[in-house]
Amino acid sequence: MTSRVTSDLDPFSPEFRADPYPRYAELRALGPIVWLDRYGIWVVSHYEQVRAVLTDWEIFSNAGGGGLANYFTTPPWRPPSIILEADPPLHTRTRAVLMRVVSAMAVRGMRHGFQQVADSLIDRALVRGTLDAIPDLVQPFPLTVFPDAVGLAKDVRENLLTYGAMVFGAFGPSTPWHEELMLQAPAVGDWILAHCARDALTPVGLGASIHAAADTGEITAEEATLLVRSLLSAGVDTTIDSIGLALRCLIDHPDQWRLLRDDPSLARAAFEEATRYDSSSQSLFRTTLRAVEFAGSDIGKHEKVLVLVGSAGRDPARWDDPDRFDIRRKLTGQIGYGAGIHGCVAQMMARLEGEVFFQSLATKVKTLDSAGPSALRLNPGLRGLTQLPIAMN
Ligand code: OW7
Repeated sequence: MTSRVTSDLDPFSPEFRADPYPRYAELRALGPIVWLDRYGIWVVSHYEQVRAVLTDWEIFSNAGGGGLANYFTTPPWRPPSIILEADPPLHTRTRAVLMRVVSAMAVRGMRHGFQQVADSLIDRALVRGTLDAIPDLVQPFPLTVFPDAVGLAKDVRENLLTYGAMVFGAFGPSTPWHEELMLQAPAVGDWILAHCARDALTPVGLGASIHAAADTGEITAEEATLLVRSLLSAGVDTTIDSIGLALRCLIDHPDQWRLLRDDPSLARAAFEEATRYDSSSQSLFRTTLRAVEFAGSDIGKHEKVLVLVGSAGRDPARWDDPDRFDIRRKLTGQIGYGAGIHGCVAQMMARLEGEVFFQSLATKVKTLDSAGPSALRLNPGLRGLTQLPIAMN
């Protein structure tokens, strides 16, 4: 006997997203899989089922789109991603290229450049003492080091944030905010593709390495351009938001900040814990390729499943005292980067950015305090802050 538990909770409402963790606990209490009446989709919120869905790519497909929109029934707003929104065998081929390009060895060579940018941003922030950390400290870091690593031209990088807002906004339900933003989609979409072409990129960089894979026939020239676009879509807002949220975690937990300040070698662990505790990626989507019985419910073919990785990171069945932010936690089984064949391909770059940023902060800063209320950006596809006033010296 299968059953269907339903809920009228709306994980994309501003109220839910403002404080999602108590709502996630409500969802988990309802059962391992729940039908959300409002959207006509399924949702999983326990660590076990989140991991099970993310690792079963033969049933839970990505070709139906990275968000709430179902590409099996609704045309995509942009040429779909050939890695995030693709299944094997296409995904296997494109993933292999990106995996190689952002390999451990490639990432190791980035540390020094990342360090210089982080040090100089933190030095400048220390001169000011009081500032809004999101626009003036956090945002410029990934917005500099990531497109630099890709080899993007230096001009108009602000466009990346407009593009990112479109990409992640399109993962959620349509809202007046997103519809207005999408008026710029044709122009910004053309801008990004033009800047991802081979001759628009620096001769050395992640972008150039992707295009080099077209010379051997592993991918086509058009596919190379789309894979560069994937890096620029997925690599900027995500790390801005995760570093911003991690900084807020440290401000909200002064004991943990003091631990880090007294031992800057904890920086990588602190960022890792923040990625569990308050990940910028809270939700992912899959679409079933066929009907399946899952965790006691019958899921139909081509149905959307919302996968709440943010909830999995707080599931007491998996974590000790999950609502405690503890940078000394021996953390294994991270879920904040997803899991399975679509797990974040450049997660080592994200970790390096976080480590370098927080190590520099811990080394240079003595006191770190809130100087006013933080504010969340209400983009449904990605959790992040728009403001975080801080005082430091
Ligand atoms: C892409 C969920 C993170 C992403 C996010 C946005 C865009 C893309 C991938 O992965 O275009 O491949």
